[in-house]
Amino acid sequence: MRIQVLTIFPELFEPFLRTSLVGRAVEQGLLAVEVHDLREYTEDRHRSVDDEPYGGGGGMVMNAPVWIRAVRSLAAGEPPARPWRILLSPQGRRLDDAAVRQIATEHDELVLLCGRYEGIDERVRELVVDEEVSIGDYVLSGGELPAMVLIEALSRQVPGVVGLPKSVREDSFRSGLLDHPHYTRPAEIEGHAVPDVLLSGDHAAIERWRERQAVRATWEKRPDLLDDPERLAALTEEQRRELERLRRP
Ligand code: 4FV
Repeated sequence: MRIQVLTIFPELFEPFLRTSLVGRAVEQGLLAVEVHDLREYTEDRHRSVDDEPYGGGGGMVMNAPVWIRAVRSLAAGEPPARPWRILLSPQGRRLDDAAVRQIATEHDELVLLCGRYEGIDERVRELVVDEEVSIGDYVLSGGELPAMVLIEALSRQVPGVVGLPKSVREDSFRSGLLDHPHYTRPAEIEGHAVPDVLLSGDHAAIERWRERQAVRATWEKRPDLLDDPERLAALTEEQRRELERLRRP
């Protein structure tokens, strides 16, 4: 997968792109990420990218011409022959596991637009944006962190990036449920012991325990996830029995 980023703060991405999983993926050539400074596409000597909002009101708005020039220089032509252009913004579709998998399977080239200030001139959306993605219903000061969230989530979908493919397969949400609890040494902390089954060596029993715990965690922390018939249909026999137990008054 190749991802190009447009931002006025390219330096924000440096540590992220050389650290941990994403850093290794870039190093191993499994993922290509190029960060471009939007100001490179300005034409005035002040390299300005924002201006007063028409209609007044506080804050500044990012100019359309510089964005249009920049995006068209990185992603010219028509889809699918050109990279897919994503604007990170609170107006976008909510990013979740299904959205990450859809973007990862349908596109191998992306251009991510990271806004700043109050927002970007609406004509940018109309002329050079294919879709908007939001990481959550809150307002940040810039699209850079949302872009990093998207890059990290997408990188885990690239074969070979996550060491144990099974861990991607068993990631939370992949099975549609929250993850089961995890434990490691020491076996006891302030009276809190590791569940015996995990010390039993009985892998079938451990697997059943983990299945039940995933349902229990979802029931307790995200019961909304269990309203989805698709998710319910994907439950194992063990999980269905556990859910009945939990639902029994
Ligand atoms: C955001 C979000 C977000 C809005 C104005 C950048 C900021 C500023 N992006 N998910 N939530 N963006 O808050 O994606 O320009």
